[in-house]
Amino acid sequence: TQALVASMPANANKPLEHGHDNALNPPVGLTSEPASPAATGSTLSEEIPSYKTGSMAAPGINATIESLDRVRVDSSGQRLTTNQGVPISDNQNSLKAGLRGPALLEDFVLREKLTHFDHERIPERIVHARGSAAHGYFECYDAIPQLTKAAPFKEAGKITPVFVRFSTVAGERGSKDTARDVRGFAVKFYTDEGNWDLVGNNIPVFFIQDAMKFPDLVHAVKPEPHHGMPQAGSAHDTFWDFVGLMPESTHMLMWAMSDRAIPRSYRMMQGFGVHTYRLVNAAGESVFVKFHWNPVLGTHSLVWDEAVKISGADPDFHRRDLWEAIEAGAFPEWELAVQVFTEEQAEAFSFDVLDATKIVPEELVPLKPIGRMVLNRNPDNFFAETEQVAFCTAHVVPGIDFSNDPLLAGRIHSYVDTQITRLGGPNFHELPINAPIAQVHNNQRDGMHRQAIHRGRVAYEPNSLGGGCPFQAGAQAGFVTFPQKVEQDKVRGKPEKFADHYTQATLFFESQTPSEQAHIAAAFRFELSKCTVPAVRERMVASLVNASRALAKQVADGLGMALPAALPKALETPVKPEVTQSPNLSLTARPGDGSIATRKVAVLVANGVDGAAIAALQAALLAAGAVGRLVGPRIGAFTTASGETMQADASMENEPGFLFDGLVLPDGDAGVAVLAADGHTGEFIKDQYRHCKTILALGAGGSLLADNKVPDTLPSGEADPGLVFGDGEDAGPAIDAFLAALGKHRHPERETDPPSI
Ligand code: HDE
Repeated sequence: TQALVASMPANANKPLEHGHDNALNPPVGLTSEPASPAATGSTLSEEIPSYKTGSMAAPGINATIESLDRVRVDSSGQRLTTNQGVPISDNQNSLKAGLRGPALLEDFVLREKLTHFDHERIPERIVHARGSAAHGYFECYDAIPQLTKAAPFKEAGKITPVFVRFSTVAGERGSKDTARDVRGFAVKFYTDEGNWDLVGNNIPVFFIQDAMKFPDLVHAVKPEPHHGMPQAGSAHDTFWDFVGLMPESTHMLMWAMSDRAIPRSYRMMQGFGVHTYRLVNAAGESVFVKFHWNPVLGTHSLVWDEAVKISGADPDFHRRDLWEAIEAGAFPEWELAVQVFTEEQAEAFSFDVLDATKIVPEELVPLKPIGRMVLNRNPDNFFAETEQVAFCTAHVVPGIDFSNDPLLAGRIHSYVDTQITRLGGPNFHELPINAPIAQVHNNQRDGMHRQAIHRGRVAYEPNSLGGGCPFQAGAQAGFVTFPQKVEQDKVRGKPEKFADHYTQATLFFESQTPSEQAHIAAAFRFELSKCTVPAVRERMVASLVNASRALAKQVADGLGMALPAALPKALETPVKPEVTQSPNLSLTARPGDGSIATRKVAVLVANGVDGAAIAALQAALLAAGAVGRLVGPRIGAFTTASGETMQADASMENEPGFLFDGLVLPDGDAGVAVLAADGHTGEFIKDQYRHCKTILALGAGGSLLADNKVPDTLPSGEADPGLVFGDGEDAGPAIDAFLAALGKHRHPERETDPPSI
């Protein structure tokens, strides 16, 4: 690859731009043939495998990929043209009256290029602006005709293509990935009976119960309108002012202040449909359903200090992680599970299933796995696919229907509406990424950017001139709304059980491990400490008293304030809950299979380190599917103690320690001395230790831990399971122990607040 890149001429045309060699007549040959290996019949993307991404990378099962071929453009070996297909002779110089004369209005090549550029940006999403997406497929485990006639669940093994976009909510399009925030988890199923969008989040509840409050919520969390701060963060007065006055948000706040809001990876978080939906079978019978996506890799999160640091060193942390995993063939996978219950069961629950601030505890209605989703292909083009994809909760297919959740009702309207502005008109469904695989036939016509060329004179129904086509599908094949009985007065208001704002907030907090609870308390402390108006802090803590007095006390202590009296409740005596402990609400409930596949390990290196153990370690990491990176004072070659040359992949400056899941300190006196003299080494070690990650110290490398005052036992006095020491000569057993400890992800037993180093 290096030789190939070196052989490419730097810029063969450059002298011509300066009037040398008769610039007024662009030379034939030099400019019309690509100055790259394509001229020799091969393309750069064929020569350099890493240039092949998205659909050009290894094939996988994906029907949408084929249907998108029609619009894919590959310019390898092609000449440059205008948008009208006119070949362009000179892409360097505008048309002028003389080399030093004025530019001419006639220059349609320049004007077309600039005009297009001037309009390259479209409005970003009002929420969920920052996101990353991938193609993949859903595979049904077993047919479930008793529950639903929806196309993806019709046969065992049936494959339905999907496009999935993950996102943060509050930040703008260019903001950081590791903000404390809810993550969007939006899945577009291209079913053979039309597109179904399951537009969910990584948290199963929401801040508000009624769509009427959504613009207020978003205005409160977005940067404050007078000065445009803060970016991608809820730690400011207007957010806490609003949620403190809206006690229905307390349950969601517990989740948002937990480590769920700082996932380690999109690949390691759950997804939830949030609302209660309906499944409808061929006989027209319906049950209520909640959708859950559970990641095969387990649920894992960052810690706050780490998330903050990552946002500086790599704002694209989650985007990069998803992209690299798919490029490497480590395809992320989730299991789709449903909680199914009847309307009669729902009536009896202590909470209202139409209230999106409530979960249905898994202990009350267990999960039924129904299929799996694999993401196996990166997009070819970020704008065309990830940016232009339009998810809409209104996109349902026969067999899937809505409940009367008032938050969902607003969403059914809002998503289609927002795309009309964002994507410039009502024909956004024709953009290739949004177009269904199922054929589209109706009498809708015209509008901005219409792509379809409809034949014939008939654009109405009923008609006889078009033979009655397209004709109604009828109740058997077509979408039929579930005929739920409705006979009520028109009112503005909420059902009684919606007024219980705290029972499930308590359930969530009480179901967390001590370390998770400590993180929630620290997050409330941090966020509220950023509020400048004391009354905003106090009201929020007063509300927390109703959810957990212990938590409220901890937060109050952390803010240097007395514990206020509890906020008056909307409902003094809520119905007794069925479940008061739900271990499944802890992130630790789904640790994954302990595999360390795709985990990143930094191996510190410098001239004079012991190379043999490093090679053994690299081999062991590779065998386990993990990524070992040699990180030195600088990138490039270094010499081991035995005189071999090895290459450092990264420098301690360009990939700081907190970007890695584990750390290895090598043996070799001379190398360890070089590392000890570099201030970055201490930062690496302190961050890894503070973030409760696994550290392996081989031989002389152990002294680096002592230099940085890393305690060799836990606060409890027991041995620290995340600190592994080994012999530099015979590193095998230590490497095994290191890999096993890495599989635990983190060692929270080590944590103290404030941090000990
Ligand atoms: Fe959204 N939401 N939302 N939301 N939402 C949007 O649609 C809205 C809600 C969610 O990757 C917008 O295309 C209203 C809950 C995701 O493209 C907008 C209400 C949940 C995404 C919109 C909600 C979500 C959005 C902005 C309350 C979890 C990103 C751009 C009534 C179940 C999808 C767009 C993607 C995006 C409206 C509440 C998830 C404005 C009115 C609850 C994952 O239409």
